[in-house]
Amino acid sequence: YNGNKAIDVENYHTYEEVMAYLAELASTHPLVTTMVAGSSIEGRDIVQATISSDLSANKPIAWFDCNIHAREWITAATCVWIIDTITTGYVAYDWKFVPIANPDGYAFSWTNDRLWRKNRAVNPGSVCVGVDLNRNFPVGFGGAGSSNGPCSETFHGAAEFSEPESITLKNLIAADAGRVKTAISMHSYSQLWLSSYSCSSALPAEYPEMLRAMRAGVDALTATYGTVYDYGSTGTVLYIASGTTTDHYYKNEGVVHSYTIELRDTGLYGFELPPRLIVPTATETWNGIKAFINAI
Ligand code: ING
Ligand code: ZN
Repeated sequence: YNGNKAIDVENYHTYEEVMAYLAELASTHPLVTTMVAGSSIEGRDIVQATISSDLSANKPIAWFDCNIHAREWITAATCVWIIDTITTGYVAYDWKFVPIANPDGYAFSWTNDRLWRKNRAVNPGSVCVGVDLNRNFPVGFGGAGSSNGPCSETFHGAAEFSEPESITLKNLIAADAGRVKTAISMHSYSQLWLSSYSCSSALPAEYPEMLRAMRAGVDALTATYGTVYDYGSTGTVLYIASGTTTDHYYKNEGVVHSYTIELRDTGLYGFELPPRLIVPTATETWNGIKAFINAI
């Protein structure tokens, strides 16, 4: 028995299984709706799930993209677990999730290469496949921490928004412009809560407020099981990365509370986090997000 869970959220699931779960939730649960927001290069649906107690109330939105990097399976698993949990309450916000933002890469990581990161774009003139979708956004496009080589894991693509998957996220955020109170990109691994900027070591004007909010989230996350997180701007805490979602949501869409959360662990299992750690990871992350939301 999985409570109200249509799939076993204690395990990882294929793209098809996650989509079936979202469809079932939408058809059985009054708070849940889904929409096909776009299509991947190989033609898979990019689905957004919304959990709202009253869509006409235009509540503030907490928005999440998950699994933009194929191998980071804990991110879709965590987003699915949070969706499932939110169906029991938390109605001050409308919650929106893209649980699998890179469907082709995710499917490929199940069938061919567990450690695949990019999408599955065919790059003209190269034998190498894939664009790093988290380098395909406009802020600092093509700059430090991204590569113009199609064989690189951080290949930024031929142009900003060259990929349908990044256009889909751009359109979703833009469609809710002004209502998105926070936009969070879920990644793994490293146990970090990160703000803009990622394209340089510069700090946003609102950085003190961002630090306060990140600290509230991290404190509650760590209080759950003692999992240690660091937090701060990406360029100062982690490394410089240009063309990212977080900088786009912050700088181009005006979402001050735009973050990347790097989930467990710190390298013991890395991207291949065992299924037994899904529920603990999701539980502590959700505690952190709730405290963070209460602080903003
Ligand atoms: N890390 C991110 C990456 O795209 C990152 C790091 C964090 C980039 C915040 C931008 C903003 O490289 C992983 N694990 O993908
Ligand atoms: Zn990532």
